[in-house]
Amino acid sequence: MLREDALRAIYPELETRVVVTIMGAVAVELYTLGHRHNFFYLEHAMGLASSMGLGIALSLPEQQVIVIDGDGSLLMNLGTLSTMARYKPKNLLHIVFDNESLLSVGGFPTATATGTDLAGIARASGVPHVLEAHTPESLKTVVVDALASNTLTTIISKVEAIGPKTFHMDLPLLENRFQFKRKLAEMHATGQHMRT
Ligand SMILES: Cc1ncc(C[n+]2csc(CCOP(=O)(O)OP(=O)(O)O)c2C)c(N)n1
Repeated sequence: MLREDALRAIYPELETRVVVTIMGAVAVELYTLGHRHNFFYLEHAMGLASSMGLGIALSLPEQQVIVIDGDGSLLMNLGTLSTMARYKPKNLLHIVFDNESLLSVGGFPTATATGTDLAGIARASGVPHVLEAHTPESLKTVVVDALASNTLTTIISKVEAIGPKTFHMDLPLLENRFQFKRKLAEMHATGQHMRT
């Protein structure tokens, strides 16, 4: 499956929720589908989108938080799975697009290309709900189910190592950072509860 198609299939579940993505290809793909002030694309800090999402989920329990991660990024911060499992926020959904590659920096293979099983690692770390989905339709189904389940969930989704033609985003990190902070504050202040 193309990650672009996977994102398109789940976009309706993303657009009203708090979303934190890793940098690079997937950030551009989501931005191109339609930017929202409740989306934050974490540049530079590889591996830490899930840590940031965990912090937001714990501090804003009335919101549903979705992290969009990559295999290379997760492999760089595997301890995040243990930390998420330790706190088990019910309002956190962690989606990992596994293209077996560091696509955004040239496509070097990661350890998932040689047998590392991220779903197995997530389960062994104590994440209570670990699912796999490898078509846009099945991904949509498991995302909807995970959001309704009120249980910390990690979804591993294998995708092709194909990214966007250009990595340009007309949105500097700082602008995104201020938009996102204001949007979270507004959602909190006005009691916009995004949880199902
Ligand atoms: C600490 C650190 N090391 C390296 C990089 C450079 N870098 C940016 S994106 C990326 C690859 C990310 O791989 P993955 O999470 O699998 O996502 P993909 O690009 O395949 O979508 C790398 C190595 C970085 N930004 N920070």
